[in-house]
Amino acid sequence: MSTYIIGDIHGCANELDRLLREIKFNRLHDKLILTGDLVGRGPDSEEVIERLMEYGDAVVKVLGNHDLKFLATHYGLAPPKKLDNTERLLRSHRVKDYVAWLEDSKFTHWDEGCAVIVVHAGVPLNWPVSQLRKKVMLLEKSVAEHGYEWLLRKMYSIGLPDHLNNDFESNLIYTAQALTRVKFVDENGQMNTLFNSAPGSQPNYLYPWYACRDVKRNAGYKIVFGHWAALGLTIGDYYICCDDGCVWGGNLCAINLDDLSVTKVASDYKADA
Ligand SMILES: [Mn+2]
Repeated sequence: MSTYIIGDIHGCANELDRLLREIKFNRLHDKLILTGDLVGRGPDSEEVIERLMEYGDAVVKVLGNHDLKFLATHYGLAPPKKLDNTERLLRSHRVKDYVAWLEDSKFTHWDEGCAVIVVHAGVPLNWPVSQLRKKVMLLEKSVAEHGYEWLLRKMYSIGLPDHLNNDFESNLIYTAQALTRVKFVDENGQMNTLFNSAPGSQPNYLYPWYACRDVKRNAGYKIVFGHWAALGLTIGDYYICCDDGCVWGGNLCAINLDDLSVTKVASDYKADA
């Protein structure tokens, strides 16, 4: 039995098929953890969901910003955009099944055995793990009570609140935005959404969210994330980025959590920037 983590698939069904064949994934014995952004940008979002649905409980997934964008578009909260490449998904006669399947996801996945926390984008540097646990609990409880449409309506109308705003709803929205979108934060810990490219290219008042995260902040967990194709596959002491830019002509990667060995397949797709 092995546990694999696969980074952002972004509708690249061919690459997913090849990667699962390569690692000889067996749904009866193995587990697959996905870092989110399963849909959007790439050519075959519908096929990706169909494949993954077949694996049932062997697949665990966290939500990415593109998954949320698809849900928001489905609910009429965001306009469909050509670049998202989700028209076929939105018009499918199975769209309600796809929405239900995607909504059966968490914002974080905690694997105590492997000592990893899986999240789509990251954890702001000023949040210790105990605080993360509390924030995620509140967010997921509210979503269970009110539904994703309720959360997305707030996310799309409010945008990004100030992280110091202690208002309950602002806190929820900030948590959802940070876990699915964070790359850089400023010295006060506020997430910045204006800069999007590779670490090192940002102005000097911004830091990658993982810059100051050490064993003390992470309480012994490694934080595993995707979302940052410009960072690419990176295995650090306290964090692992497993987005190797599949939809941008890079690779789709699976990391075996037992020994951190990496299996890559080269992408044959390159999305328009
Ligand atoms: Mn993303």
